[in-house]
Parts: sequence; structure tokens; C-alpha cells
Amino acid sequence: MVAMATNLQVLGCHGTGSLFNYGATDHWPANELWTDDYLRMKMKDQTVTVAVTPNGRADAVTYDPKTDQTYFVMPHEEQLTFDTFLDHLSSSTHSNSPAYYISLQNGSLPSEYGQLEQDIDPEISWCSEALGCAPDAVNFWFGDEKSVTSLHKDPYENCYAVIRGQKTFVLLPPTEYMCLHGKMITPLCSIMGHYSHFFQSIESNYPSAIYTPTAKDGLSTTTTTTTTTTTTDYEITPLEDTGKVPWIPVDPLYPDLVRYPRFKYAKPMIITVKQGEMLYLPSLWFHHVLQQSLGQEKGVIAVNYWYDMNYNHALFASMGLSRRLICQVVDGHDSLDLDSSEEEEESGE
Ligand SMILES: O=C(O)CCC(=O)C(=O)O
Repeated sequence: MVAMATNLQVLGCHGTGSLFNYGATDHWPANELWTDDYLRMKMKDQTVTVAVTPNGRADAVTYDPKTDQTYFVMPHEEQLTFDTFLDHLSSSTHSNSPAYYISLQNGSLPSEYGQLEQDIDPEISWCSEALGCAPDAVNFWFGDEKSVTSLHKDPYENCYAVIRGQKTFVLLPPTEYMCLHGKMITPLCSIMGHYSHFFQSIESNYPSAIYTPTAKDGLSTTTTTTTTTTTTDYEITPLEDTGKVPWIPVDPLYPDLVRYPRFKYAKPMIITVKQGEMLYLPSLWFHHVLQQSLGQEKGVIAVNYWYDMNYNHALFASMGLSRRLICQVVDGHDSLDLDSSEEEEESGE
């Protein structure tokens, strides 16, 4: 079974079929049960954490015209009752209304959705067996087409099951990082400890910021009356005390090839995961995620299982080697000792 996990990683590089795990969730009661009525009944006035953004782009590289700066912008997080979240989701049809996305990734299923745990499996048995461990985190996702997850990678093996609606993943293997315009920086950042150079060296680095709500007065006019309305706007607030965040700046669906010319060599795979299907997303694969509601129930629901990746795997070492070789060939230096000014000029920051 361990070989199976290894093979899955290798096969994942060659074809999309091996990325799907058909039938893995067919027996889950959630497939039938998770309608809005049922979720309201089970969750009642349970408080949940919701990411709120003006444009659906939480955790994304975003240009702020006010300051003429590009930031890695995090969402405004609100604690809402589950009922209120559902109300927002069903009424957020206007293109200028904020996006609400349940997307907390720290094991949100057991911590905030305990009432729903019995409707799914606590782990993906073949994956736990193959990797010899239980998942590190099981997360609950609920949003709509307004919310898009920007291109990034995670140090986790990911079993991603869609329960309602569908999700479209744009996938790029770790071997294509060079096409994604990572900025090369020295391996000093400490949060990833011994492996920091691997995570830090392949992405661009941005000052971090957060969306903050501000009240905005406006006039709303009908044929007979004009009233003043107060709506919430969101502005980008820089976070002075946090360091820079490494992130991929390219939108793989609408790449700006003038700014990011190496992306023309990338070969993204586009995979739609439909309700009832599960995607196996190997660790360190870059992914950009869109979602589409289907049918009468609005909103897209998914559950994912994150298994810690195996840093001793040959793939990890070989990715590090190929990264350094490519850096040497393409940029004339390896990723551990270079100057980032050229990249900065390229990306216009
Ligand atoms: O579903 C999404 O919007 C993002 C999923 C994701 O990034 C992940 O599972 O790592």
C-alpha cells in the first residue's frame, strides 16, 4: 500500500485519470443529506468562521490602487451563525456584493462542524493505510462562484471530496514552478525550519495586508423615493508587523504574459470534480480553484483531508535538485544565492 501512495504521486504527473478516486465517497450520507434545510437544522445557531472579501479573492496577490502597492491580501474573517452565512450566500447575487466563503483550513470540520461529522468518513481509509497515518486536518468548504482560490501549493497530500456543486481545479506539477514566476530569494525565512529554502525560494514575496470593512453611504432611488443606504465596503489595510508572504502572482486562466512570460511554457491541467467525486491532489502540486453551483441548492460544499507529506520521499529531494538545476540554466544562478532585483523588475513591483 505504501507503494500505492508513491505510485499515485508519480502517476499524478502523467495523467488525470489517476488523480480521481472514483466511488470513494458513494456511501457517505452527506451526499443525500446536505441540503440547506438539513444543514440549518443540524447547525442551528452554531457560530462559524467565514472569510469575507469584496471580490472573492482571499489569500491572493492583489494590486491596491490607493497605495500603488501589490500585497498578499488576506480575507476579513467574520464569526457568523451558520444561518446568517446561508442567508448571505443565498442573497449575494449582485456582482458588487461581498463574497462569503467558509474556507478555514485548520481542521474546521471537527472544530466548527462537529454536528456533521457522522455524515462523512473520519478519514480516507486507503490513504491512511498507504501513508501510515491519520489525516492532519479535515476541512469543510462552503462557498459560491464568487470565490476563487488563487494558485498555490500545500505541503500535504490532499483528498478533496465534492459533496454539492462542482469545483474546477487548474493543476500544475511542482516541476513547472519555474513557469510561475517565483522570485528567488535567500533561504532565511524560518517558519518552515529546515525546509524553508524549498518553500521560500520558488515564489514571489509580497507585503501582507488584510481586507477591513468600512461603512459607505449611498443613495438608492426608486420611482417615488430616494433614500440613503449604508453598505459595507472593504479596503486593503497593510499589516506592518508581519513579514512578507511568498505567493504565486500568475492567474493561470488569464495569465499576463507580458509580466509573466515564462508562463507560456506551462501546461496546466484543468479538472472538474463533480459532486460525489474525490480528487487526490499530490503534495506540492500548484492549484487554482473555481467553483460552480448546480441544481436548486445554491452553493458548493466540499470536505478535504490533509495528510502531512513525507519529506523523506525521493520526490522531495528530486524536486529540490531539479529546481536548482533549472534556476542555474534559466537564470544563471541557483536559487540559494541570488539577487531578486531582476524578478522585481519583471513583475513591476
Ligand atoms: O476549494 C478551494 O477553494 C481551495 C482548496 C485548496 O486550496 C486545498 O484544498 O488545498
